[in-house]
Amino acid sequence: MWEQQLAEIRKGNNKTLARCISVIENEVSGYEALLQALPSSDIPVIGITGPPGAGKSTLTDALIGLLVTRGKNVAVLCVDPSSPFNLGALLGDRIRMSEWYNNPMVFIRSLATRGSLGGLHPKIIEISDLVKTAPFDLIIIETVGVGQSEIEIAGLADVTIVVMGPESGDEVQTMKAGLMEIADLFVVNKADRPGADLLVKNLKLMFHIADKNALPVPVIKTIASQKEGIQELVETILSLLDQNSHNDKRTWLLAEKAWHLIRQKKMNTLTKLDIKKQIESTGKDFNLYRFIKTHY
Ligand SMILES: Nc1nc2c(ncn2[C@@H]2O[C@H](COP(=O)(O)OP(=O)(O)O)[C@@H](O)[C@H]2O)c(=O)[nH]1
Ligand SMILES: [Mg+2]
Repeated sequence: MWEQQLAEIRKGNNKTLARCISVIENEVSGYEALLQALPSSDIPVIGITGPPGAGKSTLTDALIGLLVTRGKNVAVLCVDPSSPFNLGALLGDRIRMSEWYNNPMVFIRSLATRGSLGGLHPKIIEISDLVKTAPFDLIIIETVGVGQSEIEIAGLADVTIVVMGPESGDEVQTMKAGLMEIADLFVVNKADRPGADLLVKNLKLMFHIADKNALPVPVIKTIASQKEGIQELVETILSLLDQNSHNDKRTWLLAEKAWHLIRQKKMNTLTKLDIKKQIESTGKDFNLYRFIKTHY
């Protein structure tokens, strides 16, 4: 049923890709068959997360620029309600981005978070797998680092980049352990502002204290708005991707994605009302733990 569309997507037809993303996003009937028809793909996914205003979108913009001049095709999925990729952003940002909207080597799609602050789009795993069908060299997913989203992005991306600005200096002290754990690479953006060097120093120290034996997590300084440090960033991303091909990170990512989808599926079909009815049919002598063992 979906063979024709998938063939178009494989050829680089971005209009068909956009339409099929909507099919998945809206759970249009037949979307599960579309997912089951997806070929396997090893196009790398780069996750970019961090606090709002750290410069993730500006950095993404600079990354696209450098990659395109190197002849790479890039897809960007953006799950950030405040992003310039979305409507309602600053006019200047939108004009800057419009350059990419008309470039055939670049595909940008914003995904609404449906009211939730931060958090990944409920279909981000499926949508990124669909995008991996198209002939891109790299897929970038930008998510705002609020709540759980930064943890979940790590289960989706081959390389996870955490972006911070010098104003995040105090946050580093209290930074959630989760954020440190997921970072394959740290970017200290807005290096044109005071405090950047101190933040770099503190981050390096923190990683050293956390695990003296692990490979150090690279910390890179950028000025995204002036496209400074972008080349070093790209080189570091490529070398991290190369490392992954020598370890079992890819299989871990698949396991992580499977785990999320299985959990989502199970919980979708299970309601508290169903459980209540089952409890009622159990009768007087009710034991919660025997009940769970029998039914689940
Ligand atoms: N001074 C300075 N400002 C920057 C830099 N990078 C981004 N900005 C500005 O910071 C603001 C937030 O950037 P944005 O990319 O939207 O951040 P996001 O919320 O993390 O995606 C914008 O006004 C950018 O122009 C930088 O390296 N230096
Ligand atoms: Mg943004």
